[in-house]
Amino acid sequence: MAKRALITGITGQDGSYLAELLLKKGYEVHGMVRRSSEEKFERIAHLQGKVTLHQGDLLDQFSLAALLSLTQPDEVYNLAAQSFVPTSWNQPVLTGEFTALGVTKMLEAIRHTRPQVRFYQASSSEMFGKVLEVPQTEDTPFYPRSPYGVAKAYGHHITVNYRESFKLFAVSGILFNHESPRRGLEFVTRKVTYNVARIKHGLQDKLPMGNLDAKRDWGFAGDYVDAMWRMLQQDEPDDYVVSTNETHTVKELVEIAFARVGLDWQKYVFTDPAFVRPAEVDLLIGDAAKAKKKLGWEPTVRFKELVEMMVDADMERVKAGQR
Ligand code: NAP
Ligand code: G4F
Repeated sequence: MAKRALITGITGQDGSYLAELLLKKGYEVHGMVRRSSEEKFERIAHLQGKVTLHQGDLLDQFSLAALLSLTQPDEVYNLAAQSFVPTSWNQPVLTGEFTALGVTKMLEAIRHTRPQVRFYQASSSEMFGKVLEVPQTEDTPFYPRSPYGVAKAYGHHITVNYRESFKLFAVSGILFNHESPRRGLEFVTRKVTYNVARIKHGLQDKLPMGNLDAKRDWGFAGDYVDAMWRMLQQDEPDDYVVSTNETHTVKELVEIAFARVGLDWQKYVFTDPAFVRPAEVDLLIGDAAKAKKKLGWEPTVRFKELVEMMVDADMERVKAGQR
């Protein structure tokens, strides 16, 4: 019989790639979606009829338990979250409700409704924040720098705690930044590649940016969802860092993106304090040696290729009058 998976956050970047991967592996895929006044399922439009969508919300404990009973999944991937760091300073309580307590709500639903489930929690390198070690591994202590990072640290610890307290098969994937042409427009990679395409097409002539010196370890989302799946196929539940083990500045990102379309970034980019954060994560660089050794996982797309893939996709989109 086909394995069944339930994905929260299926309409997001990672949810769409994970759903594709699981379908290819022969899974029956169920996704939890929030109700909104207008359905926005662009990222999974091509999967219509192949995945089954159910209404639910991380804020509503009963909707989670009901969904587990209805879908009877073998694996649950908890990808849903308020995932944009700047919003977490504007809506810190809501971020805590979704991104922190939402994890406990799902774990409680699993514990009481379907304890045999294998559970994946989408943890984040943002938990390392003001880093206490370079590079960061599974053993590096956390020092979060945003309400989002604090909420993710809670989600990580409660996942480990439910594994240890109730013997659930619960794993926490500590994923470093991962991007793709499906990335939301507000995140820095996509903001840059989309606006480069608009500038190249003559639709605007300036790009306001925040801190160009921040360093991130950027990988490709398609690679990272494969690591999530591998974590749930192990004999024992454990936590893993997933990263490329390379770091680059936002300035390098900008340079490569503009160069891809033959433009000099310095003519267009200026610093706008509105995009500078109250507290910054200056440097992220992961060490994914454990994932390589135990999961046999390695990234296939490197930084320059990733940025160029995103610029090329946005050039096509803007040409077609799309976002
Ligand atoms: P994303 O594109 O922002 O997607 C977030 C998803 O969560 C969307 O499907 C959204 O639904 C859903 N959601 C938000 N609040 C919800 C709620 N209360 N109930 C139900 N669904 C809700 O994020 P992503 O980049 O795919 O990331 C997936 C997960 O990995 C997130 O938890 C993120 O924090 C984490 N993570 C991401 C990265 C990265 O670099 N991408 C790195 C580490 C960890 P709507 O479509 O309705 O808004
Ligand atoms: O793309 P970002 O908004 O991603 P950030 O804050 O690193 O968070 C992402 O990665 C986390 C994993 O570490 C995830 F957990 C989280 O959900 C999310 O996916 O910003 C990256 C860097 C920051 O240092 C920011 O200050 O880019 C810098 N930056 C400079 N100018 C900018 C801008 N970021 C944005 N969004 N917009 C700017 O104009």
